[in-house]
Amino acid sequence: MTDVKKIKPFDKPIYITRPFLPPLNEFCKGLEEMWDNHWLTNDGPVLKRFEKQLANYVETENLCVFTNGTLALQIGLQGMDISGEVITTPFTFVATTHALYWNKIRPVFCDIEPDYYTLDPEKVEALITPWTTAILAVHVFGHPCNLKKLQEIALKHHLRLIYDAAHAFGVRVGNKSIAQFGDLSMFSFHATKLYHSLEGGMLTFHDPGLKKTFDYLKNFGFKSEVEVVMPGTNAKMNEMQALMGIQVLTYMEDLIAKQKEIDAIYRERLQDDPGIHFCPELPENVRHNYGYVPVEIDEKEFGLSRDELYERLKHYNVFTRRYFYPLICDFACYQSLSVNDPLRVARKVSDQILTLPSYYELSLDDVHRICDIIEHIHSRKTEKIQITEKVTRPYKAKVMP
Ligand code: T4K
Repeated sequence: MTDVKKIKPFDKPIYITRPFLPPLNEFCKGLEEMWDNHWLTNDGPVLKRFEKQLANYVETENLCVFTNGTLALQIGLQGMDISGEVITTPFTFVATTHALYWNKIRPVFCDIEPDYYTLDPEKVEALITPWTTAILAVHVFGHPCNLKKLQEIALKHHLRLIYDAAHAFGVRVGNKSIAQFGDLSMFSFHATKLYHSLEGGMLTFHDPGLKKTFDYLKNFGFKSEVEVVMPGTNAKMNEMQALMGIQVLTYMEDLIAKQKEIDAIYRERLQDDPGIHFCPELPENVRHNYGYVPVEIDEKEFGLSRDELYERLKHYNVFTRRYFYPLICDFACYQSLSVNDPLRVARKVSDQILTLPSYYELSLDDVHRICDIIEHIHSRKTEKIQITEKVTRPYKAKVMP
């Protein structure tokens, strides 16, 4: 435990993340090509290069790049003709469910498993109905889902298996990129991700025939100058994004290495503290990207609730996030959906989860300082503070009509 007197707030805010930026001169050098050829978007030369480099990185040619991950997932579902009901997790960023909604698909929320917070395969089959067409699971925090069991269920019931891999760029399982599992995976390259292209998204897929469909859908449905073959949208990635993507990709191994160091410090410093629970280390055959550091705060053991810790950290200029709280089914726009699973694990995790700051520029000393602050707050847990924000939501599962 640290000397209580030495604990001071950070001078500047420490956010959950801060995008890695390549050296400015490298980026400017890359911009020269754009300035020379006046090609800014619409399948330009930088994007083409980017797609090749991504194919090399994720070891598949079956990919398509988009302006963001949300539109990528929407288009992925549309291009694969997914309809009816899709079994998915409520413990994710709201975009996962929105992508279903925009395709007029009914989300059927299923519980998560307690170690890694991914969709619990044991609970999927009970939710399958004649209208179920797919499973949409999330490699949340870069933790691979139970790939084998989900694949077995999908095969047995003739369902498509789709992964929201927004957090999982760089993750490998066995000797394969995570991009190679399931029928389709979506990756987000948003600025807040470990790997980014300012904003951006990518689909990887099993069936090479889908590439054309996705290319049409992201470019208004144009097949040629005078042919529109489907009512597409505009979801193209521009050249500036692609340039950032190319440059950040060259630092990928350094980025993962730094996140791993940060994760190790948090674990070493906090995992034996009462009431702070980390996910178990991933199995040895998984190469993790360490993009997020989620912990669960058990109020009884820690002496403060997750929300109290979250608020108190702000007093020290540390801005953690409650990824993912509330559960998606508790957002106003989804509350009218019937939920046929009590979501016991998801509710508990969502009420206790806190993601800690972790990014390339965060110094290891600052990680130690954040740990000092958490322990300091813990040691003064009996002091009262005001909780400003509280979300109220129904706890009772609704019954399917
Ligand atoms: N599926 C999943 C599972 C996802 O997590 C996401 C996105 C998606 C789908 C959709 O993919 P995209 O369409 O976004 O490609 C952030 C991101 O906006 C979102 O991309 C991400 N997930 C989600 C987990 O986190 P917010 O609302 O928490 O972001 P924001 O703006 O509050 O940023 C968090 C912190 O990051 C800020 O407090 C400061 C720092 N920051 C942020 C930005 C944008 C910077 O330092 N610089 C920046 O430029 O959603």
